[in-house]
Amino acid sequence: MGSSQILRSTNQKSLQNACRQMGSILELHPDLRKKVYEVAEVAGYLWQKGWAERNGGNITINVTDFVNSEICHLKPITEEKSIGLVLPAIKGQYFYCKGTGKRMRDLAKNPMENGSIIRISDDGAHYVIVADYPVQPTSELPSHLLVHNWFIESGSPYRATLHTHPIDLIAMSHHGPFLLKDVLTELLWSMIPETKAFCPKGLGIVPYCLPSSKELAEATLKELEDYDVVMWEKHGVFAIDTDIINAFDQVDVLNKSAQIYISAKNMGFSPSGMSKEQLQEMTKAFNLPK
Ligand code: 2HA
Ligand code: ZN
Repeated sequence: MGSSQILRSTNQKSLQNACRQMGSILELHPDLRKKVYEVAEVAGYLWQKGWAERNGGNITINVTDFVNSEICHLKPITEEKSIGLVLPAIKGQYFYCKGTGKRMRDLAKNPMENGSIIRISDDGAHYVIVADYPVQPTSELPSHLLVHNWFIESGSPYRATLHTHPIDLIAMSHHGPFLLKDVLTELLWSMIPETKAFCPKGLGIVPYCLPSSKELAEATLKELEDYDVVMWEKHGVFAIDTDIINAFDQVDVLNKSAQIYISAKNMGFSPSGMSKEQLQEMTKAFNLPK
């Protein structure tokens, strides 16, 4: 290495250290920054929609594809903590997670003060925070990571998990008959053609379970084998997709249908819904799964 190269490399290193001290890891990693700011964008929508009261909801995205060797060499800024599960498929992988107790409306403005980047240890059972601040990840971390482990294990291209509290969908989950298999899916699809087009697997149902419980995580994982969006009865939804914008869009189209249904009911009638023939025509025209 010539002296100018050494100087350049030293300058680069001291620049990185300086940025880390005074600013964010995102400043030197534009691709990672773009992914984290997608989460901030969605967090803003969740707040504006009234789906994220106080610290409600959580988001985790797998950012391993945007991590370079420099990030791999970052020293942890916290002690190793147990995940509470062993998840071998995600060992050594990186995630951006909303912080526990943090508000979506704050995350929308300052994603790195209300969330952090974690690295999963080589045993698949622990994690450390690597940037920017020691913001402890969401209380739902085990359930989010269980789902991410399944994405990698099964070769899925999905990299985002979203939990939120959409008012109209939750209201509908308070009515027992709607919780029977695919009753809500059929009803919501029939409210407007776009819902089946953009949420082609429909809405799975998980009967009420204690928030953050192992039972809830396991029931969710099972339901996600057939659906991209799962209703947690009387609590909220859990959605998955390739990225956080697409996960949000699937919940958004379902909730739009729920709003149309409720608006019609408020006008005093039950909406007739698209006919079976109209839905079949749509399914064929857009090559959707049956
Ligand atoms: O983390 O919404 O269900 C806040 C929640 C937990
Ligand atoms: Zn919740």
